[in-house]
Amino acid sequence: MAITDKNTKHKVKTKEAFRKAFIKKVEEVSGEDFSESTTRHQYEALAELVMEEITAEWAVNNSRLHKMEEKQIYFFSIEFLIGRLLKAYVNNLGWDTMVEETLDELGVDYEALQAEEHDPALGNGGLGRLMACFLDSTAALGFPGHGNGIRYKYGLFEQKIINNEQVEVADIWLKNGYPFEIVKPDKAVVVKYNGDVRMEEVNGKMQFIHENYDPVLAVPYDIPVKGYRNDTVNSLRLWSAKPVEDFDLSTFNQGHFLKAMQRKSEAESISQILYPSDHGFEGKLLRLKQEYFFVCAGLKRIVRRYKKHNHGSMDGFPDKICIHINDTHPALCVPELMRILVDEEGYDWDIAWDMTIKSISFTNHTVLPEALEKWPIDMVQKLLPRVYQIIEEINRRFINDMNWFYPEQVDRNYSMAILKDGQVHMAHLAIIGSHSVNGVAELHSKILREETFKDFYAVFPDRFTSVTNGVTQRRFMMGSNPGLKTLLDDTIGTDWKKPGNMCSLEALLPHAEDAAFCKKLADIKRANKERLAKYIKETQGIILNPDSIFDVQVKRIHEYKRQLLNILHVILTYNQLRSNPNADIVPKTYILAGKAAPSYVYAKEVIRLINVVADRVNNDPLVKDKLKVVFVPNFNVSVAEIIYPAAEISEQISTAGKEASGTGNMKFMMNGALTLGTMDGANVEIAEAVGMDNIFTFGLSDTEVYNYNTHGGYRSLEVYESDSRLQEILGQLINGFFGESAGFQMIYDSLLLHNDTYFVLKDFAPYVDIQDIASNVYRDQKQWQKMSAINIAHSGIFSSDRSIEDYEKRVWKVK
Ligand code: B1N
Repeated sequence: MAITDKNTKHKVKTKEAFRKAFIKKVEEVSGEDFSESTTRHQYEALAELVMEEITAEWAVNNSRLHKMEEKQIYFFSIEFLIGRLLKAYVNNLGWDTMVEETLDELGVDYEALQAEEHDPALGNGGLGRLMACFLDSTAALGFPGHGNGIRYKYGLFEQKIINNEQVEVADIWLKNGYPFEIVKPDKAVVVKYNGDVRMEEVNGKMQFIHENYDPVLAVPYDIPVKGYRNDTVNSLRLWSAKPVEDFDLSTFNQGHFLKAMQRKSEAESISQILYPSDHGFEGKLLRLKQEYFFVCAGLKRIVRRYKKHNHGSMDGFPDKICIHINDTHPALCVPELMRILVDEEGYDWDIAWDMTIKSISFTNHTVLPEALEKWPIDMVQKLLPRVYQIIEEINRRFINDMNWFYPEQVDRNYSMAILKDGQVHMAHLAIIGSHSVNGVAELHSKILREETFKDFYAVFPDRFTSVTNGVTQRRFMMGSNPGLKTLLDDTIGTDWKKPGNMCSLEALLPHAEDAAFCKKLADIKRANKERLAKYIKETQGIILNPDSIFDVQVKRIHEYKRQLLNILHVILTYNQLRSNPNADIVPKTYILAGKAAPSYVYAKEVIRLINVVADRVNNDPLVKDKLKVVFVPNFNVSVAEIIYPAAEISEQISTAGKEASGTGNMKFMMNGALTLGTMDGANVEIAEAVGMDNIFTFGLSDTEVYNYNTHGGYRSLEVYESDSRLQEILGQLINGFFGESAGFQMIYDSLLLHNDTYFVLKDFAPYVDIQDIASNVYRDQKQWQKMSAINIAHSGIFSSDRSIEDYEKRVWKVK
């Protein structure tokens, strides 16, 4: 039942109609009178009402899609970090005021109701969250764009901190069911692994027959992606793996019970877990199975739908379909689409190749060598025998072409091969097989062109482009910072909220000078800080001082992101306060959060250090209210939504050249935090947007880092020997200062023995200086609020609406 008046389809919901429908639905799901219902019942009821409304619109959209009037974009990604959906749906439907008022009148706590939704953690961090932001923006702008990924049974682990250390707990996100998905068993497809490939001549043409394979069933679960106050509803399709027959009866009947069970669990294992490491390439067979799983299943459905529309033919496919691959995890799209076109549809190789390249575009997300995917050839060959043959042929033709065009550059040609050193180089496959390759921020794209993929850039200069990341303001500002949203509405009107129109926030600039406006901005920040302080008190029992500066670094824990630099500076401040408890410093609260990959021992040591330091500092009466350190456990999308609006300083301190873009930096900025960071990733563009007076930058440039790395000349020991502060701090890491058992030899060694790969010591002094400068500016609240307002005013370009419009113009050309 849609809560609509019959004659104004899907549009008008009177409050009264909603109230009635809600009460009725609660009674249906609970089987009790409304007055007896629990928060869980109320959540389920609201979720159902929302889904009923959206699915009615969804059906209309899907039939539009079948007609293929518009070009369709498909995002293939191994991660979609969507976060909680209920409130986003309510807001996008335009139901927010109605729902808030009604629930309030009924005495229902809307916040508590929302907290009933288990936050789906189907991603590790920025890469997966970017996909969720892109889906939101694509729908908001009314483009037909869909996600294609894996429905992991277990999302990213839940992080607990026990004895100061990270402990991982399984995330059973589906245990109470999930109301926003629709399973479509009739659209299941078979994915084939292993087996043999045989050639056979049929009517004078070679046919490739894949036999003796292990079939796995891919079952799609669709989640609607509702556009902001428009009638677009796109789909996020997540595939779940099942055995083809629920039970292998023949094996069972022969008395092999265990074997029959094993087949079942082997099939299901494919969509069992999300690999919990971002940036670390593990090369596990199961991961390769996952990659082929959603590629094969996703392409099958897209091809089927296209052919149905196009009278059984694949002709014209690239004019109607964009396959966008999010990093190299879905790069098997290239040979798989070739396999479909050549083996199944009978196209000549060259025509198929042209169609494939025209259909596929590729975004790279990292230049860290340890993240670049390289699969052992024998593994690919065994698991995907026909796909591997096609990769071989793509590679052979590519090298032939290169040697033909550039006969004098044989070494370079070979260095670009897809197959070399016994491995399949997935980035090479992705670049060679797509018409567009982009980095995710200007600096990152420059590094791709000039370093990482410079040989490819020399050969295919037109293929390379850049699209700076963005984030959805609808979740990360309008939704999570309603106070700010209202202030902006009251100050400059509501036009800035229209999708694609966030740059009109620049109208705020004149108000940055206005004392009354700045006071309101400060009040909102204060309220958000109190909200976060309340959350931390309730969950961790730590009491924060809302008058202190909230200095925040939240993101995955990684050496290149340098949480270590942050905590070394905290130790310095602590040492200064111990020697001079009455020092005139601006009180500060350092808030950190983030998960470490379970196998990343060093990152876990950093987490332990942060927690050990926090324990020591927070319990030392000497520092009073002047210094606090909090590590917030289990950073996820929902926790993030409380943290960003409360931040005053946004720590973006990666070693220059290492962070492809960063997207947290953008979320902080649109909530009025000032960036304190290196000239890395999208920080560079934030600096350009706000001007150097409105950002705190420090540290080595990417070129300086590059030069040290290629020509040498950095000795961390020299820095250490010339800085007595560092001598004291690093000494404390290993001399029992933080307690008998709290030594940090591994960290100490990385900085001094192994020459500090990420230039933590080199950037320490400039970091301390810029921290001092920021604190001093904070003393001048008028100045600070002005800078904050300027940051908000210029944050429009970091909306993912802008990113999607850029992709549209530069890559997909939907219109
Ligand atoms: O992608 C984000 C960027 O903003 C970040 O700078 C970047 O670090 C992040 C392997 C990754 N790059 N690579 C990954 C994730 C999972 C995995 O298994 C690599 N994540 C990023 C969005 O562009």
